[in-house]
Amino acid sequence: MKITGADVLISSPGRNFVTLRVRTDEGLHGLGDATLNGREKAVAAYLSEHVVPCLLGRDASRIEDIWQYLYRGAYWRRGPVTMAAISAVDTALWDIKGKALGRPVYDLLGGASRDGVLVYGHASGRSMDEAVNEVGRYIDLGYRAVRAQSAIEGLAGTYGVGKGKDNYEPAERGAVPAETVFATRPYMDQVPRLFERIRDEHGWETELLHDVHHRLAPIEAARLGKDLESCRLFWLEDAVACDNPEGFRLIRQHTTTPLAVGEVFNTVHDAKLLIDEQLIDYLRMPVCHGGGITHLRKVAAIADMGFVRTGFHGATDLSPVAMAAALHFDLWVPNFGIQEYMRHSEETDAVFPHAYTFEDGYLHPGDAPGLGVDYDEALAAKYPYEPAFLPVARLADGTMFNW
Ligand code: KDG
Ligand code: MG
Repeated sequence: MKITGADVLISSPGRNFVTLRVRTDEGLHGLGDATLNGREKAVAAYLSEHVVPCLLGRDASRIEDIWQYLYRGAYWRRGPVTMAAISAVDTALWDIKGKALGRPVYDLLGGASRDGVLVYGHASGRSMDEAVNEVGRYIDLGYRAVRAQSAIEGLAGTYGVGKGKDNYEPAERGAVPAETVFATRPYMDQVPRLFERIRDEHGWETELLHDVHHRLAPIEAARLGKDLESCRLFWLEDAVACDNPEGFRLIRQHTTTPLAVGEVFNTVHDAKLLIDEQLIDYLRMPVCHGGGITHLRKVAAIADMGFVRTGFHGATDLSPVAMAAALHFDLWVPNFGIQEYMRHSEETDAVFPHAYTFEDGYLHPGDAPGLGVDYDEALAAKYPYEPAFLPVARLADGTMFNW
């Protein structure tokens, strides 16, 4: 089965997405998500200019060889743009293989290891009261695990907090990134109080998670982890900026709160030290940024040796194609931990009709051949790309900081 073409499709149904559609001479096509939030056009250009021409005429069934060609064959390796592009090609080829064989992708990986994929939803509030109530709303919706974020008292625009009742959406439309303010001290004081209130009001059955979003120094993260121990979190995420993995050594010495990291990683090399030294508990590299299914199955095997489980990123900037690919992987992978699930808008769901379903706190990818996701090109044409960026952050005195 030869690859005859590939289309780089950019649309904005609710938010911007880049979708790769690989076509074959047997009439089958496969989809991959190539969205990199706020950097969409960079990945689209890398695909159109440097990847798609190299795919034409290749055998679509040779997934591993094509992965090695795109990764090992390139002198300039790694990095989010390159790896998002490779991931999209890889995902599309697994979709094609599943369709060609008439089997869902999870079956090609080794079959289901569980009946459903435990997911966590996002509760956030512009005040602590609102965040506590939102956790209750998610429990009522059937979620067994909930991430909780609240605005820092006295500060507008904290990470993780939506503007209105809608799902939190971090990218903002505009020509340049919006600016936000962060303050370490009030943040660190407030988070343990938030989780104490959630435990008081909603009990101990629900798994609770929190995302620091790269904003603490190792010693600060160590203290926050310690302060949260009595609330028994499922995980504390991205406690420090993860370009310096050695920082996790210090955090690990001080706290038993489980640690998750990796949504911005893109190859196993980003995670190797953390796995080898058992400095983390969950790895968040998703299929669409972590080299596709082909690379992630190796990463997961290496992680398993270090007692690390998966906990894939699944925010709204990962399209339903990425979500479906994640769910097939999650249903199979032996060392599965949890899957993030931030519901997409109705516009997004309409452009990407999908087979995955939510029930009783679990998602299932469905049994359609391949990934079980489509792309409605005619509908997508009604939503043209609009520039949008992730915000940047400063401290109160104007110093640039990690967002
Ligand atoms: O594009 C960036 C978002 O996906 C990220 O800020 C969301 O940290 C995030 C999460 O854990 O979902
Ligand atoms: Mg995160």
